[in-house]
Amino acid sequence: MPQTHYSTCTLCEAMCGIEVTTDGDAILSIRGDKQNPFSQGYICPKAATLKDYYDDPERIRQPLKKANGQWVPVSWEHAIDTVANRITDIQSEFGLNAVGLYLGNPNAHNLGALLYGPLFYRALRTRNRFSATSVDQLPHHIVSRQLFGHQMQIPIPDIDRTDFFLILGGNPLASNGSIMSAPNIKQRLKAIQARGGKVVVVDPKKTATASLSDHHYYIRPGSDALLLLGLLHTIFDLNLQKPGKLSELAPELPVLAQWVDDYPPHKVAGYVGMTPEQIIHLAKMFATAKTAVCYGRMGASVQQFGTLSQYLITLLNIITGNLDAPGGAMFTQPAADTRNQKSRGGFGNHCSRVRKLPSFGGELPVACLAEEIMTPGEGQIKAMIIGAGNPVLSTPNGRQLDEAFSSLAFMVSVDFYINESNRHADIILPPVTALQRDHYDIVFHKLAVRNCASFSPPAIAPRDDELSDWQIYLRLAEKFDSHYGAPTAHYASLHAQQPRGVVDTLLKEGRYSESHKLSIDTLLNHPHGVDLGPLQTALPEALFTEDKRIHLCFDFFMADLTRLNAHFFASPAAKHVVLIGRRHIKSNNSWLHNNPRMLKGSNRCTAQLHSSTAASHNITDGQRIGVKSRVGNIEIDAEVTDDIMPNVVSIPHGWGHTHQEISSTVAIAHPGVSCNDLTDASVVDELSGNAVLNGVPVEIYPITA
Ligand SMILES: Nc1nc2c(c(=O)[nH]1)N[C@H]1C(S)=C(S)[C@@H](COP(=O)(O)OP(=O)(O)OC[C@H]3O[C@@H](n4cnc5c(=O)[nH]c(N)nc54)[C@H](O)[C@@H]3O)O[C@H]1N2
Ligand SMILES: Nc1nc2c(c(=O)[nH]1)N[C@H]1C(S)=C(S)[C@@H](COP(=O)(O)OP(=O)(O)OC[C@H]3O[C@@H](n4cnc5c(=O)[nH]c(N)nc54)[C@H](O)[C@@H]3O)O[C@H]1N2
Ligand code: SF4
Ligand SMILES: [Mo]
Repeated sequence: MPQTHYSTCTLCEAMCGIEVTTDGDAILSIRGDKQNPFSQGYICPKAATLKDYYDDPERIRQPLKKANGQWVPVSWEHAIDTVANRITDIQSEFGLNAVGLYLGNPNAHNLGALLYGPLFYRALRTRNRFSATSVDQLPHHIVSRQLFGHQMQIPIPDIDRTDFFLILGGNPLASNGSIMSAPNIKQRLKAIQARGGKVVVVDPKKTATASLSDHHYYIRPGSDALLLLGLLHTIFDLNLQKPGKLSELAPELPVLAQWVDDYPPHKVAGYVGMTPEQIIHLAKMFATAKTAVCYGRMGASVQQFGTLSQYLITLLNIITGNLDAPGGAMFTQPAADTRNQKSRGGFGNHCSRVRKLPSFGGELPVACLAEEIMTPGEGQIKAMIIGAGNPVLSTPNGRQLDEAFSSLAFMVSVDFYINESNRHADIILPPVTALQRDHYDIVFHKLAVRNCASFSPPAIAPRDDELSDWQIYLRLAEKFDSHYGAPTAHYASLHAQQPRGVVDTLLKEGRYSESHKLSIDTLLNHPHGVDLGPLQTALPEALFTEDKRIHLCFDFFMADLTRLNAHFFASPAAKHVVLIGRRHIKSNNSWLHNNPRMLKGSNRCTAQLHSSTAASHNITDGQRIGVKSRVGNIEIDAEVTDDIMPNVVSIPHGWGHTHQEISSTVAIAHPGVSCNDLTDASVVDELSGNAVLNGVPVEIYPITA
């Protein structure tokens, strides 16, 4: 008998509600859930892949162990024991930090991994912990930690009420929005325009989002911080600042005028690639709009001055009175709130061994992972654990990391595919897929443009011999704790409680326990989810700082102006070719390239470049070209377009499925090339240690047959 289940798509941050029909252990269909109050039936083409990768015969369903270069299926017990023994042996020989851990992006969408993962990595007792955060949103965390006292107190654009939405380096029409969970973003952007507001995009590419916008400004990659300084300068120059109540909450605010005094539009314009008039016009539009919000994502964050950019974006929202105001950048009111004083995020509590890059929230920047494996000495990483990630394709200088991985004494991976990274593994522990586990969005409800809550049980019950990520982590953690003589009595109750038990407690202790009587049971009775209303003004209560003030930390952030000045003003505006990234609606980082439905149409792994840049390099549309950086070179097809700035080349990431050992024959047949063979792990955004994946200097040349 077919059954209908309501659930949430976990592939990206939009949290679209889905209607899943099943029959026994077969998924029959996946559609948008029209009754979901947040997404109202919207889904993108990727939702269907939840069924495809559940069905995929190439997905790993049983633990695998490498023996003489061949993968052989083994029992869970044998696999878990082997991992625990090998890891603790390596730790006893080389020290606790000889084990490295990398956690990839899908963990953020995985309830169990989020709630029980921390137990695992504490039990692992290593300082060498890495994640996709440092190729992504690390700047947002640091800015929120410093200013608002908590890494996860990130202001979210209130796009459903704003009159002016300024997007720097984000393409939500492809990505469906990031650090801004907002299903059917296109509709929401059009609604801004329909109510007389404006959408403005600053991007080196005329993206789909830029095409929909009212104004699109091209920007030279990596120069957002300069543009923001120019905008702030103009606002003071024209006396347009109106921080309102925020001046009381941030008493240092008046000093800002001095910090930005040196950045008049005519001085920064040439480096940014805009005219002084455009900068002044943009500043005026932003500051005089009834409500406005500036939002910056990958392009503004994952570049050489990404942390400074995120900081200046926040200051721009503050100085115009648009922080904590409807239509501005607002704090969210999540129903299950895991934030507390302990999880605020410590900056620089320890440093990486070789390059001395600072930790944040207990993690080291992944840009230094390869050197931590390859540099001999005490604390050298000898074994790696990778959970739901593919750093060979997703982190800078992937080729170097690939080489580093091949030198490891031991690697284990928690994943249901063999990818470019875990092909080096000795053991692979495959968890169940998304529709086979409980789901509550612990992270993305905190980052959503509207307060809401939904919980879904598995649409397909896992078999007895199938484990969720959290069960794998918990079993391993217990083994480690037992080995190190730590108490293990609590593990039985953790297994019994399950992640849903933790969520239940959080909901019952949360802010809607009275008003909406929220609990797992309530949410089970509301399978489409519960709407909890628009974002609310929340200051000063939302601050995690002891004095309930916003700490502008000028000395910390503005120290980076020295580096910025030296980078830009030492020479005339640079004209060399630089690499940027791009996303496509039918791609998802390094995976889903094994899905024929998602691969339909022409090759997407191309190097887009402007016709004038193509002409000056003797390149024609469709031609094979070489792209070369300090660290590597790739060959790729050129796609000549006028929708990109001259001297910029745009290449998507996550491709480069060139190794025959990966599990997907479909991906092998559509390999593409990895742009992270060009990005440079030795260059980081120095304020945070975040990787620099946009604005990477490259040379391009035609390949003549
Ligand atoms: N040049 C460039 N590089 C980039 C970016 C860019 O814009 N440009 N973007 C960066 C960003 S923002 C990110 S987040 C990273 C992402 O990079 P990573 O997090 O390193 O990689 P993903 O491709 O997300 O990893 C997907 C892997 O997780 C597995 N997986 C999927 N779901 C699950 C699950 O539920 N459990 C388990 N155990 N495994 C699962 C898949 O099978 C696949 O092998 O890439 C970064 N790299
Ligand atoms: N379909 C799909 N959706 C996804 C993902 C995916 O891989 N595929 N990945 C998910 C993940 S992990 C994340 S983090 C989000 C990311 O979400 P977004 O940040 O919206 O993602 P991108 O599409 O990479 O947009 C980055 C934009 O920055 C521009 N850019 C590059 N350099 C600069 C610069 O120096 N300055 C400025 N102003 N702009 C610049 C690029 O041209 C690009 O348009 O998407 C998520 N959603
Ligand atoms: S937009 Fe994101 S959450 Fe919504 S269906 Fe697509 S992948 Fe899933
Ligand atoms: Mo990401």
